[in-house]
Amino acid sequence: MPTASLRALQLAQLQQMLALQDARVPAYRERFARAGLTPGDLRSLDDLRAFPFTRKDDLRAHYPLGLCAAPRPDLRRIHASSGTSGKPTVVAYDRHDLNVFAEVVARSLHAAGARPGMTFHNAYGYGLFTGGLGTHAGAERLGLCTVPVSGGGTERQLDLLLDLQPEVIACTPSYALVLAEGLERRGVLPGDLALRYAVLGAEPWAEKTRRAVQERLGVRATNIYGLSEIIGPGVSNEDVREQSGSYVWEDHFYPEIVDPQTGEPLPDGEWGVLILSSMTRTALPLVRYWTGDITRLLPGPNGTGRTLRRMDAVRGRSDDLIILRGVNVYPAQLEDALLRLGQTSPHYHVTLTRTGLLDELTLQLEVPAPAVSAAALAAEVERQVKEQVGVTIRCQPCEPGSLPRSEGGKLRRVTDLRQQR
Ligand code: DLL
Repeated sequence: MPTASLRALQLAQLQQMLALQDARVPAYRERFARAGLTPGDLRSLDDLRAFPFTRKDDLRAHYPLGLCAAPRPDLRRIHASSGTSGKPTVVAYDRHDLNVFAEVVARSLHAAGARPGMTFHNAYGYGLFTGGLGTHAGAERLGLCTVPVSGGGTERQLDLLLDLQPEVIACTPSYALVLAEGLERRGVLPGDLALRYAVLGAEPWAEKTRRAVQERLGVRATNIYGLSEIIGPGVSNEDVREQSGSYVWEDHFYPEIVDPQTGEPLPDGEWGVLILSSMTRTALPLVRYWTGDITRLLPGPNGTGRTLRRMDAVRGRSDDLIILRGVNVYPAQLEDALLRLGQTSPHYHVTLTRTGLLDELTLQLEVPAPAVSAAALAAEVERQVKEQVGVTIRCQPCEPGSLPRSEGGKLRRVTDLRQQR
């Protein structure tokens, strides 16, 4: 679609969404009134910046379904976030929303290389998490034969990969590494598998991990991004031919990037917090949802002819931000710094401690057995981080296999012990 038509479509859809919220969701109606706004005030896409953000706390304040725009009997599915901090967030879908969900996931899988008739090993968790069922429905929409293995049970996963020979796998990037390790333990070579494409997401990951997964599983890996509040997986996906930035399905989700501190919109190309409006949802339309994810929109032409904007890999969450002696550090920046040092395995863990008034960051890193000198490598990592990120850290080399692995779900890479004695 030509860009001008896409912008016109987005404006019309945003207007419809605001009207729906105003008519059906008392909390939104009150909020618009408080801000002195009516849906009619959105006359151009730029006017959207006058509308207040929706935050996770708003969903919590109206728990469970207070922001829902559809009557209860119209709902067809509920998902929930894991709720590691506070109450879980509950999200609802009606028939129309499930249709949108399947459509955007089908597009994502297609962009990732999947084609009708292929077999699809779906190792995202099934259940309240949107990863499993969301990806499942999109795969069926595209015409894949889905193996709904869900997360965990690594030995059984390995058996199924060998017995059913799927061409496509979807899981978290950290779990892809666990599967690769398991296959290597069994002496399986990438050539023994039919796998060609991996669709990895649900947690931040770096190029280094992409290279490791591609080499060890014999696949091309693309990044799938999404979040329950907006739909689940399938807000954006890279194209397997380029692997450089995920196309946002902008006819359903309207992206903005804002300054994490001031909330002011930033131009394409600048890093900030991703804000998404779910323009076509009818059960849970959210206006300007503050994802907390740090990324940027990639301007300029791309190699596929799409007019959609791409988003860069998510660097971290604005709430993951580590402030270390005044310097802002995202775990993914540390991972980027490791990139330059081909010798280490992609397994690392960050621990923050406090001695007196001084915060310290320890980066534990698995060093493959025949590495040069672990001490020299650690010193080099410390030097790279100092140079690229601007902070002094301590790097601790560890035995291969000693750091926590994904058990199928999202992997926590940071342990913050600063508030503890
Ligand atoms: O993680 C949806 C999903 C499932 C996406 C499977 C991709 C694959 P939530 O549990 O609501 O939904 O978590 C959403 O996970 O705000 C990001 O912080 C993070 N996240 C998701 N995809 C990526 C990605 C699913 N590709 C939160 N890169 C989001 C980095 C990601 N972070």
